[in-house]
Amino acid sequence: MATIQHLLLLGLATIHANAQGGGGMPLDGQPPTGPPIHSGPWRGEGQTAGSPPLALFENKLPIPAIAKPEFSEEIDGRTVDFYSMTIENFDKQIYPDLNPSHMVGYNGMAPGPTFFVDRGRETIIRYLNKGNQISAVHLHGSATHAVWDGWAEDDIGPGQWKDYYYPNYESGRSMWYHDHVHGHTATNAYMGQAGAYILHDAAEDALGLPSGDYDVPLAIADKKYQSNGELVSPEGETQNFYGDIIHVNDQPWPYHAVEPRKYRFRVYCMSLSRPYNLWFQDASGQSIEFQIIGSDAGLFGSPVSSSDLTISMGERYEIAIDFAAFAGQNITLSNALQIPIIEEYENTDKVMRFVVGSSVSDSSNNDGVPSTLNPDVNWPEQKDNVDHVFTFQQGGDGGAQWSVNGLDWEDVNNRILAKPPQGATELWELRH
Ligand SMILES: [Cu+2]
Repeated sequence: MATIQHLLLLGLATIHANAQGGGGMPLDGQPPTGPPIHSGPWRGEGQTAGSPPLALFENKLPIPAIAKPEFSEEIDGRTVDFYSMTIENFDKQIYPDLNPSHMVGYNGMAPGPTFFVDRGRETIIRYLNKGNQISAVHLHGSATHAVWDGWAEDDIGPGQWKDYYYPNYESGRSMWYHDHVHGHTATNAYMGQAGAYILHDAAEDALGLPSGDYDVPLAIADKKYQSNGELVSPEGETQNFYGDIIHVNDQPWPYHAVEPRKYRFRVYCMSLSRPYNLWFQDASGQSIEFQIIGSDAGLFGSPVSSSDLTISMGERYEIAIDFAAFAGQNITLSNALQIPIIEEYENTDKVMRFVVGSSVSDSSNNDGVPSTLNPDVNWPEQKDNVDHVFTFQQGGDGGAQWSVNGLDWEDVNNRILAKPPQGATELWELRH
């Protein structure tokens, strides 16, 4: 059954808003502040989904381990890096005085290890399932052949393994890998099977964007906990799942010590149902202007200045922000999104905190973001006629099943709704 979580993890978000360009104020060393966005009462004030309370900004932002290839091989002039991963049960202590949570993650951690891959090097990743639930691995954002795309019924049973091949020929971009198995995608991803896969290319490296410790993945997800400290599972939920505890890199409301210089953040929305309107709040409550430099398909043609960023489930945005004017301050990454169908809670308007130090240990790649980032954005040709209309709805037959144009996943003979010829440009209209 295709549940809403399944659709959402496929990137078919119910709510989608693009980043809006802001005032375009240059980052000239002056405090780049704008008007406060979060005005008016927070709708979640005093509300909880039942999770025991947790302190804010007391734990460090975890930086996921880096995946290392086991070996590399030259095959017909191509370089292939071979990685080996497990899908493993592990316990994670979120509440110091309560039970740990039972989770299942890649190499027994959440988020899974981060892959840093150079464009043009190919990868083969073996996933051995040591858990007790079926899995399938999808590399979200990659142009992957069908057999390795984590098709929902191409499952890896407990004790089984599968090798996935990725060509990595696209331009640099922030992708992510997560479970994608039929009927359990949402639960498996939420319980730990999700991680970053970052593709680098030489053209991007030549731009002098913040790198190394100054290039940080931030995977945001909301979860909820039982009174004993263990996670509440989303299994069986057919509508939406809104948690009251906001995690970044699987740590509730962390803090990250930063230097007063430029950073590149790769923001991932790994929530099941919750989109965010993110903004950086300085000590006086003012918003800080930043630059949005890329999204799901890699770097933008040019950076876009903004004081906020709306991001939905499955999406990635990359931003550049300068903390130079905020030495010694705390900057809070906040969420301003308040719309009727989203359940807000006491602290879902807070995401994480940046504690800005007083000195810069490395000033390389700390110049302005170039005005041209990607001169080769492959825009599709202009089309006026709509080739296909897809209508998404739930419960048309009285059940909880989601359908597209009235057809659901189980209708094997009819569920292929479009077969565009390779290389064709089509204009699709999606209705919800
Ligand atoms: Cu995905």
